[in-house]
Amino acid sequence: MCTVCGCGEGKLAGEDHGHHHDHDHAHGHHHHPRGHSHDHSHGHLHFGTGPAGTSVPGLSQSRLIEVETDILARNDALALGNRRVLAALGAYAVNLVSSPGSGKTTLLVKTIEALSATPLAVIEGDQQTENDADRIRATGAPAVQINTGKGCHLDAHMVGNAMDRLALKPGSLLFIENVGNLVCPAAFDLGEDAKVAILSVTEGEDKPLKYPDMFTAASLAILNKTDLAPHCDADLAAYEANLKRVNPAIEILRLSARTGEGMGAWIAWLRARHAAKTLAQTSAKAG
Ligand SMILES: Nc1nc2c(ncn2[C@@H]2O[C@H](COP(=O)(O)OP(=O)(O)O)[C@@H](O)[C@H]2O)c(=O)[nH]1
Ligand SMILES: [Mg+2]
Repeated sequence: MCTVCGCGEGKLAGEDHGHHHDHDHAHGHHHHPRGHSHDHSHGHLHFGTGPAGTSVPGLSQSRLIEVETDILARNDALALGNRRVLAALGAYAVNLVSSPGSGKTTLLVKTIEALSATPLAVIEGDQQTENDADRIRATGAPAVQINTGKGCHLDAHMVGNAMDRLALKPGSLLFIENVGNLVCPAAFDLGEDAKVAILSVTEGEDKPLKYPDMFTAASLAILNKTDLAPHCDADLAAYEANLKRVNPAIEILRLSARTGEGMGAWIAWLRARHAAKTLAQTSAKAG
């Protein structure tokens, strides 16, 4: 069950009592006849104002926090295991997160072409189909497809299994393409070294403000499809200002996977991050 988004991958046995409206709303009433709240807030309902930050019918805020803490603690333990495997290999892992269609797979294909001599592997996450793994394998790179079914994000357990299958080479780059979703993947550590959020210029300048968790969790934001910016009146400076508003430390690269603009800076970012990790590990061993 994904309590992070409350989307309910499954019900907890005996806990769906149906009519326990015990979630806390900032804007007044606990009973909302469809389309009618008595709270004078111009129709604004906010289900994330309780301590759990979300709401699931039939679960109290405290139970929700318990469930979420438990799920995330188990996930974090497995993520730590993945991180240790990666460290032992001197590998660097990137978790690519975005809404569907922002260009993750297209960017990966171009990235693999640009990194020709570097050992690398790809884990693909989607609800269904092996399409993206097939697109990656067409480049010659090894790829494992994970289908999450009703699941809305990859977790550390899935990624650990995929890493076993991939038998990563020492010094590899590992790219993990998460399920297209700007919400849930933000909360799940996969053992990666960095989350990279891809935001395409057709999505709207306000998306970082609407989905702040994702852009807070990311080290780098790639503003993709810059070739389309003139066609959709995209204000790139506004995208960047909103990214910085939710995460002042976020790095930003403008890129077009179509034309190749910005690819050099992205490849340089990857190589620099990988080199910095290797250096930190070497000096930790020497010290
Ligand atoms: N114009 C343009 N289209 C792009 C760019 N990057 C990806 N696309 C297109 O966007 C669509 C979705 O891309 P895809 O890589 O499947 O996105 P994903 O769902 O995030 O993996 C495809 O039609 C791509 O060809 C880009 O930089 N410019
Ligand atoms: Mg894809």
